[in-house]
Amino acid sequence: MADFPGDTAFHPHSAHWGAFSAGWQDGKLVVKPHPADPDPNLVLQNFPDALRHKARIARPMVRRGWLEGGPGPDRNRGRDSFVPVGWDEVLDLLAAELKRVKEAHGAGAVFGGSYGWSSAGRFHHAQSQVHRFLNTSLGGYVRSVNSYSAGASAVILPHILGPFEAMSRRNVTWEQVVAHSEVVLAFGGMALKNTMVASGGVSRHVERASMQAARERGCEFILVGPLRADLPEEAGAEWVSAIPGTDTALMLGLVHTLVSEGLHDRGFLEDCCEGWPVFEDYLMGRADGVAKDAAWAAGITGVPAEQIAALARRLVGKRTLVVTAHSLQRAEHGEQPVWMAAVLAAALGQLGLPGGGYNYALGALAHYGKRTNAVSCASLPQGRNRVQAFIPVARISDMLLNPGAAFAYNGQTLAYPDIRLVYWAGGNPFHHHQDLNRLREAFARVDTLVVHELGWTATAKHADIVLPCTMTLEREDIGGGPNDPLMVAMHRVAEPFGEARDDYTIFAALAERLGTAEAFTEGRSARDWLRHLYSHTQTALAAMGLPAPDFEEFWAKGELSLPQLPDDGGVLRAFRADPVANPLPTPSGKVEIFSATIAGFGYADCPGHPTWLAPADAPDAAHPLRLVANQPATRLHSQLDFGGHSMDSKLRGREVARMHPVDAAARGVADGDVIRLFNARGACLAAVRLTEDVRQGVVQLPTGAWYDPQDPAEDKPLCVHGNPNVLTRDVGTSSLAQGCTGQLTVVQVERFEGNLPPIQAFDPPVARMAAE
Ligand SMILES: Nc1nc2c(c(=O)[nH]1)N[C@H]1C(S)=C(S)[C@@H](COP(=O)(O)OP(=O)(O)OC[C@H]3O[C@@H](n4cnc5c(=O)[nH]c(N)nc54)[C@H](O)[C@@H]3O)O[C@H]1N2
Ligand SMILES: Nc1nc2c(c(=O)[nH]1)N[C@H]1C(S)=C(S)[C@@H](COP(=O)(O)OP(=O)(O)OC[C@H]3O[C@@H](n4cnc5c(=O)[nH]c(N)nc54)[C@H](O)[C@@H]3O)O[C@H]1N2
Ligand SMILES: [Mo]
Repeated sequence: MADFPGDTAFHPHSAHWGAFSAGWQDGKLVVKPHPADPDPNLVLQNFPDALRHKARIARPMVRRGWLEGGPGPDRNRGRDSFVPVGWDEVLDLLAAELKRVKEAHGAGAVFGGSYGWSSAGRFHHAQSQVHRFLNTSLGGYVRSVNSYSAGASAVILPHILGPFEAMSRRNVTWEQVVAHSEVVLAFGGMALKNTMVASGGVSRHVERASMQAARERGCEFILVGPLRADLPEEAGAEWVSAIPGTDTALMLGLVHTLVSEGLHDRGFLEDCCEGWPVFEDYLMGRADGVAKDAAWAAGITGVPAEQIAALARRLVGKRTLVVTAHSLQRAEHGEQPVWMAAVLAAALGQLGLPGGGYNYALGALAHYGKRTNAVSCASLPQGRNRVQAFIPVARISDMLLNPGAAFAYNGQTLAYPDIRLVYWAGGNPFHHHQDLNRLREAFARVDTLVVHELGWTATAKHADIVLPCTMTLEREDIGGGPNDPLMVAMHRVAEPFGEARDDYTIFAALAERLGTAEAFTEGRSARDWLRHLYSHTQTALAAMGLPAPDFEEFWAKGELSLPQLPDDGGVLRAFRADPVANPLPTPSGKVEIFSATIAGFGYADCPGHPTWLAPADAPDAAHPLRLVANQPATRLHSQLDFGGHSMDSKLRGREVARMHPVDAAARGVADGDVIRLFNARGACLAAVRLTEDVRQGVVQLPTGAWYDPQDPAEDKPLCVHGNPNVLTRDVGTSSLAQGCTGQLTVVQVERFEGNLPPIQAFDPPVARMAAE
């Protein structure tokens, strides 16, 4: 049955990967990008096949072992069958379990961090919904802080420069790059696959055209990293192929060259920076007898010394912008390249100039490099969380495996709480977390794992209670973010799949059973909430004396363009213009090249100034290749991996890894083969493409292929589909930030011989009726 039979209209809608409209033609869903988008995102084309795919969850399910044996630790999670249960019964069961945990252990025994990107609508944003529900109905939950994206930078940037948002989102714009930049030195690049995505949506993808326009004006782009494709052809970039994980050493080599040749901006370092002399002692080798010169850096980075020295000279006397991708800091000692890039930009004297200086993560997402809206878009208020305990987001397995254990974080010593119930809505830990075999052990320790999902992800398959939720196309919402002018009235395009319900409806029904319905819903239907959230925008527009359409008008038109603030360069520009009147919000009011605060924490893995710290996770004879596990081009993370565009990118049903022909030949691997990637933590299969655009010694496998254990009963099953997180390490960046280090690890690769195991990642789990 076609949804909305007879309906031939196209309905406005939005996703993190773009604004669009969707409608039905000949019984098929058709998705058209927003007409104003100059460079639309093909990821939108995952929707049509995904909407009614077998991977969707049709009805509530409870894990057999949990249903029969009750809550409790169980190694059978992810190995068990499921029993379909009616909505009323499952909500009764879950409400009773929430009550039990709260009464026996308190709200501090519930982990509700629920990290994940959910979907773009600001009301049905699942993570906001689950937080609001736990706050209003249980009194709170153990939360997580920071993100998998920027775990290290979110903690280090405020110590050394200023707020994360001011250094990433409100800094150098693409408009400035087009008009002013002469050299853009991009560590980790600015891959167009990544700027296709912005949290809350994006109406115009401008990055490709911006890089092209800058280049045509004469701007030079230089890419440092292991993959040539990290800058687009339009940038005409020079590729400095460097060993991943060594950027700090490369930047030290660059700054050493500047200082040795007297090319550094002494005035800026003296007037606007704190602690240059201490750092200079380290740089020049006066402190430890090792000069961090170009030759030293060459030995670590694999970039010839002459190339490093020549590169340093090219950065001087021009409007130079230094950019570091998020990826650099999603690695051991990830704080260091973020800090050292600020020092490089300071030594060049370019911080705060239009199109120059340092923009952390420009080009990693479509919401960086844009203007900021003058009026904010809707977001669901989350209420008050009365539980104090939190974890840095990527410490989830550590927490579940080590209740009560102490850990260091940003100058504090904290203890892991004792978690009995984990509630997840809008995220996929079997996508985002590292060392998945360890994560499975961690999830085996809790009493109850609850998951709301639209698809049978591995997380859903490891849950005790699985509640099917609607996909964004199946409900009304408002899309928007702080750096895109377009607010979208997201109309409903399709009927809910099977018995799926909105997260909001599910939480409202649970709140009803817990006697907290009024606090959670405030008496509003979903439509009432949209109207309510929209009214804030309308009021703010009216207060500015701007046209302020009412909700009906907004809804009928399908979109609203919000006013934006001037492109003023933010905190860094103001600081540069007058460092005394506009100090940076750091302890010294200056750029902290040395941080007394960080030095005072006494962390060997994050000393008081940027330092080259060799990674413990280095290649050896058994695991000679460096794995780069980066973001996928054909989807957002694991979302709709079963959609058409994502599936078209697979080879022999598997995710595609890329490696250099020389590394392949040494292993008897040919283009198109299936390979086995393995290390001490686990193993997965992938199909392989050979290309000289990958640095020798590196193998690249993107994230997002759904975890697909060949034999789930094993402790370390082979993932037959190509999820790199069976290989990555579950350790924090350092004692400072404890961020995710999933981008890099070491592996060995061999040709896979024998019969190819089938892909079962998208199959629903075995369901048995209660009576069987
Ligand atoms: N090895 C390695 N690992 C990484 C990274 C890496 O570079 N390397 N990158 C990390 C980064 S930067 C990030 S941000 C994370 C991303 O990790 P996640 O954000 O967890 O990944 P997603 O696949 O976006 O997960 C969102 C989930 O929400 C579900 N969903 C969508 N809409 C709804 C809804 O309305 N309701 C509910 N209940 N669910 C919904 C989707 O089906 C999907 O399963 O991954 C991290 N993991
Ligand atoms: N299509 C698509 N776009 C996305 C996402 C997605 O899932 N799909 N995810 C979004 C999210 S949540 C985020 S946080 C951003 C992530 O933004 P990033 O973390 O920056 O993205 P990645 O693709 O993981 O990494 C960018 C590139 O860095 C390079 N690299 C890896 N390690 C190193 C290193 O040590 N040094 C250097 N110099 N280069 C290195 C890799 O070659 C890689 O291609 O992307 C966003 N954009
Ligand atoms: Mo991210």
